[in-house]
Amino acid sequence: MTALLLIDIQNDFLPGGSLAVPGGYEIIPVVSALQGRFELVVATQDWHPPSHKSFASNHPGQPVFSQVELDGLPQVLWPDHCIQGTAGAALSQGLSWNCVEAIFRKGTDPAIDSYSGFYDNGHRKATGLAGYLRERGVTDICIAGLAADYCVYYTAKDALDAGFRATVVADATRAIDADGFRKAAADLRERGGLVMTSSEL
Ligand code: VGL
Ligand code: ZN
Repeated sequence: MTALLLIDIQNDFLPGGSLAVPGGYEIIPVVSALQGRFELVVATQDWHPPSHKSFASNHPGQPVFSQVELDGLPQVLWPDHCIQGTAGAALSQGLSWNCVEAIFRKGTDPAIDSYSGFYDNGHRKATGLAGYLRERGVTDICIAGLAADYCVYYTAKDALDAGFRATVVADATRAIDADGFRKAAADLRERGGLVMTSSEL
């Protein structure tokens, strides 16, 4: 069984948001058309406390988009985004979320970032997504959402590691950095993942 996994389609990653992904809104009609083609649709939501250590604002003197080390892991310092309960953290109203059976929140621990829908960046704590999908009989996952070079990429990588077949839907995602996504796509293909357009699925 194949599930559609929608990653972080939230206002802060869309035009006007604090960490807007270029062209982000272009995925909305593509995702909307995809939803009805899957038996199971699941989503993730980036959901940070204001004190989150991935925010440059919590590292006085460090500029936004600089890189630091956080608890032994490399960490990009982001603008404040997806703060719990804010409009920026809300799922985009450009989509209907009615068919989404479960939403997994991530990034709630202020001490560690969480790009993947499955684990935090240190692989210290699982979100329960893998167990949920297995229990629902899922073998294959199609991944869409934002951003292609961060949360979509890391989710796809963890999906493959967890033993799922994983396909990133190229026209249903956009990257913060286009070159970053080219590398990510090559890496996923090397790991046995697929990158396909929605019409190729
Ligand atoms: C994301 C950076 C920080 C993403 C989340 O959803 O790709 N990127 N937090
Ligand atoms: Zn985040």
